[in-house]
Order: sequence, then C-alpha cells, then structure tokens
Amino acid sequence: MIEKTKHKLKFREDGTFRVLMMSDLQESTQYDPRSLRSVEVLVDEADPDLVVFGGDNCNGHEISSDEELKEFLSIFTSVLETRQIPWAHVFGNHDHEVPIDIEVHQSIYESFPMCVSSHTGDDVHGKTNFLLPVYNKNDEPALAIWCLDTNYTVDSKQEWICELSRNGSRLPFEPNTISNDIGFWGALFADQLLWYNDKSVELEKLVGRKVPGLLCMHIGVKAFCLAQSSPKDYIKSGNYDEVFNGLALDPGLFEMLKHRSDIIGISCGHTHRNDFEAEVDGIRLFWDASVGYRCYGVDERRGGRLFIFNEKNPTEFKSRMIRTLGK
Ligand SMILES: [Fe+2]
Ligand SMILES: [Mn+2]
Repeated sequence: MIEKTKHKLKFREDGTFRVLMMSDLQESTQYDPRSLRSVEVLVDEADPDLVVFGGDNCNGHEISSDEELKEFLSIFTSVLETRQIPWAHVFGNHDHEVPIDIEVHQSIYESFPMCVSSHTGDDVHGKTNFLLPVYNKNDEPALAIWCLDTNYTVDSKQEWICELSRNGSRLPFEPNTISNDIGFWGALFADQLLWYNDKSVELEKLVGRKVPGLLCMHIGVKAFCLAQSSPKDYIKSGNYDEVFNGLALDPGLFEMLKHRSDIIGISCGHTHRNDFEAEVDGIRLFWDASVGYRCYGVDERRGGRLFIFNEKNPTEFKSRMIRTLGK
C-alpha cells in the first residue's frame, strides 16, 4: 500500500515542485543564532514545497529529554510551521545518539502539524524509511521523494552477516564484498533494501510506469567515494575535498537502485565541507554542506541544496546549493 501523507504533495500550477534539503544542522536548544538564521534565509530564498532535514539534525549529546527534543524542533521548524510548508526528516548518526527511545523520538517529529515524515516498523532496520509521492495535475504520482535511515553503526560484523543471510535470498544481486570499515558511521541493512524494492515495484504497478525518485539519506553510498576519487570522470561542480569512506556497511543499495532504475538522484549530508554534484552510472549524486554553524565546516559553503522538478519531465531536474553567509 502506498500510504497517504499528512499533507498531499502536489506540483504547483506552473508545473514545478521545489525541494530544499538541509543537512547537519547538528544543533540543540543551546544553539548558535547563525544556525537558525541559516535555516530561515534558505527557506526565504528556496521558496520550497517540501523541506527535508538530511540527518544529524540535532547534536545528540546535548538533548537529554523528550521536552528538550520538542523545544529544539519547535525552534528550528517554526519558520516552516508558520508558513505551512510541509517538512520531512531522516536520521543521521548524531540523531541516533539521542538517549530517547527511537519510537518516541520519531513520534515527537511526526507530532508537528507540518511534518510529513513516516516510518517503518520493527521488521525493518532504522526508523526514517518512507516514501512521499508528489502528484501531478492528473492526480497521479509523477515524482517520489524517498527517505532512508542510515542508522548509527553496527555492533559487530556478525550482526550484519546474520541479517544479510536471513534476507539475502530475495536480493536480486550478489552482495558487495563486506568491508572492514566497522567503526565508521552508518549502516544499511538488507531489509531496508527489500523495503525499498517492494515499495518501488508497488508504485510502478499502481501508476503503470516507473516513477522518478529523489532518495534522501544522511550517509552516502560508495558511488560518492568513486566520484571523489575520479573527479574528472564524474564530478560536474562543487567541492569534494573532505575525505569520505562511505557507509561502514552496505549490502549493495546502489546496485539495487540501478536494477530498479527509478531513482534519478541521491542527496546526502554527513560530510560538512563537501557539496558536489556528480553523476555515476546514470544516477545524479548530491552533497550539501552543513546548514548549522556550530559544527565543523567551511562558513562560505554552509547552506542547503535546492531541487526544482517539473511535472512534464521530472527526470530533467535542476539543483544548486544556496549559501547562507552574508544573507
Ligand atoms: Fe554531521
Ligand atoms: Mn553525520
């Protein structure tokens, strides 16, 4: 079933749909005023139909109670709530450090009137796995915004291998060689890939064709590393000077996306200095630099990433960084 969202997302009368992704706000109730200003000027300039908080939304160590999380979110989403702009979120590694039960953590986000985020249940790893269809003039889904939770990390390689073997028989490809990167951030699990695959098939059946999608998640797949290592071959614009090792564990999301061939772009945060646009194997890859000012980064690069889709041909979308310094 393709679930209904709290607010139906639709292309505008002029045929456009504008998405603003803001990652690594990494703030709390003890925030730097420049971080709040950064969110406000981005919303002003982007004029978005949907905002996606791209993970590391809060600085996990500075949030210790439900009330603090609510207060933090009230502060940083008030510009969206006031203007009635739908917003969604994915969790990043620092969000997973918040010492609040993940169910409660998610329900606090979803309790905000303009929050259109959803979640998977206990049968799928992570929480912020969901799909947001965007409807055209004929009331058909013409674009899909996908969100995936890249989790915290895994406790042991054994945990990940067990998970893979439980679900592996349904995977349409051979899993990647298991990396030795345990200890780095982020992990995707086979059940998340299967969730995406099943929803993608369902959406295709419902609409009668593949629906182009933008996938938003905190930590990028190895294709981002490939682009970084051969910039002349893959990178079109932007900065790529911050070292990135990819997800610690990934059963092969990128291969699955190529197999399904409906995802046209992947947008990630996590690195705070990188903000490139690249293309690998026909999928466009995007990084946005950090939107917050209290975490490490380059002030001149801080901001968010705007995507502009057109319902006539969503695959030909435009994207650019919006910087906040000096605005
Ligand atoms: Fe971060
Ligand atoms: Mn991160």
